[in-house]
Amino acid sequence: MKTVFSLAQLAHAPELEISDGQLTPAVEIPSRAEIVRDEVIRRRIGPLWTPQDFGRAPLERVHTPDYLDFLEGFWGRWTEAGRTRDAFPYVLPVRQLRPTPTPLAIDGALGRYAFDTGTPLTAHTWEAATASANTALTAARFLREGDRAAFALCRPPGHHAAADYYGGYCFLNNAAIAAQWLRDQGTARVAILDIDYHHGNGTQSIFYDRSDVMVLNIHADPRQDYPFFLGHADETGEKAGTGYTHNWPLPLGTDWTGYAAALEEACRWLGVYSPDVLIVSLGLDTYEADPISKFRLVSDDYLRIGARLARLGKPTLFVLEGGYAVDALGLNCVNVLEGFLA
Ligand code: SP5
Ligand code: ZN
Repeated sequence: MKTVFSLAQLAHAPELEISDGQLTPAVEIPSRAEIVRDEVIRRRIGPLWTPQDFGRAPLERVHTPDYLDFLEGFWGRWTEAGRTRDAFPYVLPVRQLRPTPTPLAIDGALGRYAFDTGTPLTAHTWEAATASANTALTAARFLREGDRAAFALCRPPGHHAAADYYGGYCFLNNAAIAAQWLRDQGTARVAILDIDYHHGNGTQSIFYDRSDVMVLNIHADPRQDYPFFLGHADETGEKAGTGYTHNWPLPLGTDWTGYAAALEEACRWLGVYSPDVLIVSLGLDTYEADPISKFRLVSDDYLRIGARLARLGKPTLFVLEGGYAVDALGLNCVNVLEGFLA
C-alpha cells in the first residue's frame, strides 16, 4: 500500500491550546506525522510518495471561496495587526446574533470562521493544510489508477472542518475533498467511515443532503464529549441524503466489545450501499492511553479493525485524522493498515 506524505505538513506547529480552562501544550503537533511515517517505513507497509499539487479547484468543491481566502490570507492580516503568537478567536456568532457579513476586523473574521476556541491558527497553517489536502487527493488518485488501497498520512487532520468553518485542529476537510474529487472523476458512489473518537461533524455536514456520499460515524456520545453539537443517533441525513448518514454514539469507557458491535453495524450498511470507494477517516484517539479521549481500545484492536475493513472487499483510502498518544500512534495506525493487508 502506498503512503502519501509531505514535509510541508509539518510546518503547522502550534505552541499552546486552550483546554480545561488553561493554556496547555498543543496536542496536534508535527511529531504525530513523523512517528507514523517512521513506523510505515519500519514495518514496510509500502513506498512513500510525496503529494502532487492539485491547486485550488478541488478545495473549492468542498469549501467556500471566502473561507479559503480567509485561511490563505490570515497570517498576513494577523501579523499586520501586530500579533505574533498563534491565533484564537474570542467572539463567536452564536444563535440570536445576526448573520452579518464577515467583519472587517481580523478578530471578527476569526470568530466568523471558527467553530471552537481550541484550534490554534499558526504562521504556516495554510501551507500545511493545503499540503495535507494534496496528500489525500494524491492517495485518491492512486485508487483511481487501480490501487486496492492507499494511505494518506494527513496532518493537520480534517474531519471537523466544514464548508466554511475550522475547528477541532482541522482546517481543510481532507477526506471530504478526496471524496468529492473521486465523484468528479466519475466514481459513482463513495462511503466515508469515520472511526475517530470524535464525531466528524464537518464531513457529516458537507454531505448531509446527498445520497452519493454515505457518511458513517462511530464516536464518543456528543452529549458527553466534543464536538457536542452534532453526532447524535437521530441524525440520519436530509432531503436526497435521508438515510445516507448514520451515527453510532458510544459511551465513555467503550472497549472492544462495544466498539466491535458498532463497527459490525456500520459494515452492514457499507455492504448494503456497496460503495465504489471506501474512505476511512482514521482517528487513533479511541486508544486507551489517549490524553484527550475516553475509549479503551488497545493496540491489537487496531489490527482487528483493519482486518474487518478488508473483508468489505472495497478499494479503500485511509485518511489520518486524530490520535494524540504520540508514542503509540505509529504502532496503532500501522496496525490498522497491516490488519487490512494481512
Ligand atoms: C481531529 C481531532 O481528533 N480533533 C479533536 C479535537 C478535540 N478538541 C477538544 C479538546 C478538548 C481537550 N480536553 C482535554 C481534557 C483532558 N483533561
Ligand atoms: Zn478525534
